[in-house]
Amino acid sequence: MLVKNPQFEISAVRQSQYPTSGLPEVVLVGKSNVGKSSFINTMINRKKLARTSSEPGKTRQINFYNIDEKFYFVDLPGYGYSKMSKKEQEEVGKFIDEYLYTRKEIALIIFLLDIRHEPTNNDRIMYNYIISSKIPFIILTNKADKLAVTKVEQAMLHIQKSINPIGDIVTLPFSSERKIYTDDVWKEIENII
Ligand SMILES: Nc1nc2c(ncn2[C@@H]2O[C@H](COP(=O)(O)OP(=O)(O)O)[C@@H](O)[C@H]2O)c(=O)[nH]1
Ligand SMILES: [Mg+2]
Repeated sequence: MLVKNPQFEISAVRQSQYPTSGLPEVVLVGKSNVGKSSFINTMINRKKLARTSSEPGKTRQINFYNIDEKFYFVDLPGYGYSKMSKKEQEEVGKFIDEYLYTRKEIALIIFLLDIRHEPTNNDRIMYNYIISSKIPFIILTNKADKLAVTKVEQAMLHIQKSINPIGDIVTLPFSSERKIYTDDVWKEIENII
């Protein structure tokens, strides 16, 4: 997809602030610092429309990016940021739940994992949650640029086996750093919206 006019629309801190246009939503889910905001910037070819941070856990809002009036990319707060207190983590958890449980517009969840690391306990909780929600989703193993090209496929399959042993969920490598594999992800998005 050729994105022409992506716009930041709103940072919502409560449900009443979610957009009301009814456009489908493609949601980025994953632990803090896995690359959710960078993913959005890469896909829309803008350096910093979505706010990225080397200091993870800073974004506590749900950010909606209107992509050419066709759909929204939705940047959820990351979970599992170790420097957050238990209470803060619970608050973020509730906030994520509230959106994922109630939002009818969600068309696709893009679940990001780090291609180099075994999924965490929180990743597994999120995976099970997504499965039970029945919302369509795909898995991206991100930061593929950190590995030699020849190792990417094997590492991706390892992560897939670990989190989705049946292997029925579309799993693709990704790298915001190198802007590779974007066409494959666009195909998945276009199939849904
Ligand atoms: N090498 C590499 N670094 C990445 C990639 N994606 C994100 N990062 C870096 O990881 C950090 C966190 O990224 P960010 O998009 O803010 O993560 P978020 O917390 O999930 O939104 C930043 O320093 C990014 O530059 C990637 O594909 N490759
Ligand atoms: Mg972010």
